Amino acid sequence: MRIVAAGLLLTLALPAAAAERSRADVACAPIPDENLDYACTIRLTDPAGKPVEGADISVGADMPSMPMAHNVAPVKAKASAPGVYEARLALEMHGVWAVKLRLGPPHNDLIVRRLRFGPGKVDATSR
Ligand SMILES: [Cu+2]
Repeated sequence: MRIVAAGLLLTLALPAAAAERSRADVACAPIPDENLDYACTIRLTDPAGKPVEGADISVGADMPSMPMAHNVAPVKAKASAPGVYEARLALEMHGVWAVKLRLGPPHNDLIVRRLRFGPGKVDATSR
């Protein structure tokens, strides 16, 4: 009886929703001669690692260090290959931005990635 109860607890503890989440890799690069415009490529995969096609993704950005200071309008990402989406971000200054991917139905998710947008390069950052 005790063993059955422990098994049940373990099942309940597993985050079912998280296991279904798509994974997004985001890479951005400066667009030459376009000052604060960046080209971002999003690779969306399901939990099994398969490309997710036909996703509705809008890409926005704000600066965690400057809440409410910026208002970058979200743009729709366009598919360029199976599971690959492209979006152009027009930022307002260099620095660390939280890139926010809003996935529409059926995925319904918000994926946030922090990137440091500099002149000439973009780096991943944890802060
Ligand atoms: Cu700022």
